[in-house]
Amino acid sequence: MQNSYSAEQIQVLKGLDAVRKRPGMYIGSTGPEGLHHLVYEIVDNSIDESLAGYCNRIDVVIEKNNIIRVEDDGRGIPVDEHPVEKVSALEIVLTKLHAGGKFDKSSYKVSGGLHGVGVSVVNALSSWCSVEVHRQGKIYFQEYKRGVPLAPVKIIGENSSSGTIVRFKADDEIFETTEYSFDILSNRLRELAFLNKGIHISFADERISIRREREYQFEGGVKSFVEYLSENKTPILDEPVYIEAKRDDSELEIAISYNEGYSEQIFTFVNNINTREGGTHLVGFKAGLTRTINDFYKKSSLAKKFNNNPLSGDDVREGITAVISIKLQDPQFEGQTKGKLGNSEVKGLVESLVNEHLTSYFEENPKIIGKILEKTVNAAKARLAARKARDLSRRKNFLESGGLPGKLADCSEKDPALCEVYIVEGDSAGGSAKQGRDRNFQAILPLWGKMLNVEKTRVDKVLANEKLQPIIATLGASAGKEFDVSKIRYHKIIIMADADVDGSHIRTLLLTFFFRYMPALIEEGHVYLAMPPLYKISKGKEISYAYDEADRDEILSQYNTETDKINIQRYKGLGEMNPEQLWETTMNPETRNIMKVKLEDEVEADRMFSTLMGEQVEPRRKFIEDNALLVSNLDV
Ligand code: 0RA
Repeated sequence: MQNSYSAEQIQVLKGLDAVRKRPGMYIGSTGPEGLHHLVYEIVDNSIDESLAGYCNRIDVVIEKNNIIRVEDDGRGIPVDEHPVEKVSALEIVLTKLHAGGKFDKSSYKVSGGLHGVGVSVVNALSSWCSVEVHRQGKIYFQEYKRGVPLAPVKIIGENSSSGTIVRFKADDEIFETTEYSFDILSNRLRELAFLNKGIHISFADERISIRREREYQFEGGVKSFVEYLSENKTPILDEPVYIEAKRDDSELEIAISYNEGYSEQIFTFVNNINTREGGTHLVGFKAGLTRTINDFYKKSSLAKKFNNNPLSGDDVREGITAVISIKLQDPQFEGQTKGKLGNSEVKGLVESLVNEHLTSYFEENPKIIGKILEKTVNAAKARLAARKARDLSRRKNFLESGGLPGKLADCSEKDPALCEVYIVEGDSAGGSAKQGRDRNFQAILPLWGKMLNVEKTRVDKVLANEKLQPIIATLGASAGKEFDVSKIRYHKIIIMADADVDGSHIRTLLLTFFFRYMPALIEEGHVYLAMPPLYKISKGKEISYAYDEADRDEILSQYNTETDKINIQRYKGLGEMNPEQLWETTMNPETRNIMKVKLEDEVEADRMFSTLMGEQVEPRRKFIEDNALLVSNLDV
């Protein structure tokens, strides 16, 4: 027994060594994303128990020292002795890579992406880990260091209920950081609660003396999710349309709300994984929605009045916020980031389920389809009117210029990877920037005219807007549906505006435009905010610049403020700097500060832009009050 135990340990070491040598292959990265992935991996196992019908609650805690505890009331990991290996099944699940076969319990195993790599991977990447299983009246326990058991599984008590408690500390020899983000974990746990109707998920952070807690449980499933996403939008229906359907081994859940705005937000999930690149379920949904709404439209009096013009997909999705969640036996994930569903049979499945369920729902609720048709026909009318206007203006533009706007001061370098463009508000700052820049690789686009809030404007008006058109032309990659990030003419797009309320407003409006019309630009990290200095501090010929108050105080502390004659100038705007100063403080890559705009969480970003820029006033007032400091230093 003793012998076979140590032989077992050697084998374990070999298996887990592979994980420790190439952690990226198992959890994607050793950065913050990989770290948080460890938590998801354990929680996914608990969710699987719930999908199998055995688990109702999951409690997640960040304990002191960034130890994670995940507790569930599922069946508990099996503990019986393995007939061949002669050790507890519990030890095998925790120490063997892909402990498949008998212990491969999940009915929704995910074949692509990074999910489902197993508890053993978390164990291997933890400097310490313990597991407690409540099962068959007893409590079983085992602990590990870097994946290796410290002792065989032992019984430490009795308990009539069942469940699993995993605790682990991510290994700081492996991870760049072992500090968890409360927001990242709580957003994902909230999402899981929306996607798994009825499950109760609690989350607590015990690292600081004031414990932070969240409780998530949504009886409405994805309907609650859509309500959450639409909180700051103005809905045109009293409640989201909701579909729940099962066919063969697949389960489909969809919720749709229509809002007074013009943008389209559809979030899709397969087996709880966000399919950011869409796929066959999304295609099926769109086809089903377009077909069903057109069927009702053709039978209505509206069609005749509108010369029987058909409604396009864009028309029927104007102002839509929807969540599609499908659970499949054997999902195939494709695409660059494995975020696209490939199963071809799913398109027809979703299309026909959507058609069937929406048809009977609309037949029972004629008022609802009435409101949707009204909204949709208006969208179609606007589309036709815009096309006429666009055809006219296209011809005009073509004759007038070669495509690039007249006010653009382009750079001489042609390789986009080396080029940057500064988008500058105001003619005087634009002038300084043109004189101060390095014209080899820096282009300057001054903006003029009134900045448009795209959140409140229909697509056609946005694309034709006199302030946004020069931006679209300058970047050279179109916008909206046709945006193609591979065509951009500059890899760094730098927004330069004053460090005051007006500047902050311009920044937010531009970011909203990029987020809605060129999302890949942000996703791929091409958008930056220039950080002009707030203060100029001079003593005789010696000049320093401070970018915030802390900076200023630090510089001042180096001087003897009693006797040195120091001059502090607070910049009110970019216009107060001469070209040399602007170059030195804000544009010279050697000395400037620029902030990359990141998109950490699409769901939260969508809510934020609707809050800041949408129709509703009250949520915006509250958001600004709650985030007064953050808003002036927006990092999406
Ligand atoms: C293997 C087999 C079974 C359940 C589990 C693993 C399991 C793993 C985790 C991790 C966290 N919580 C968990 N709960 C269950 C199936 C058990 C059976 O057939 O009785």
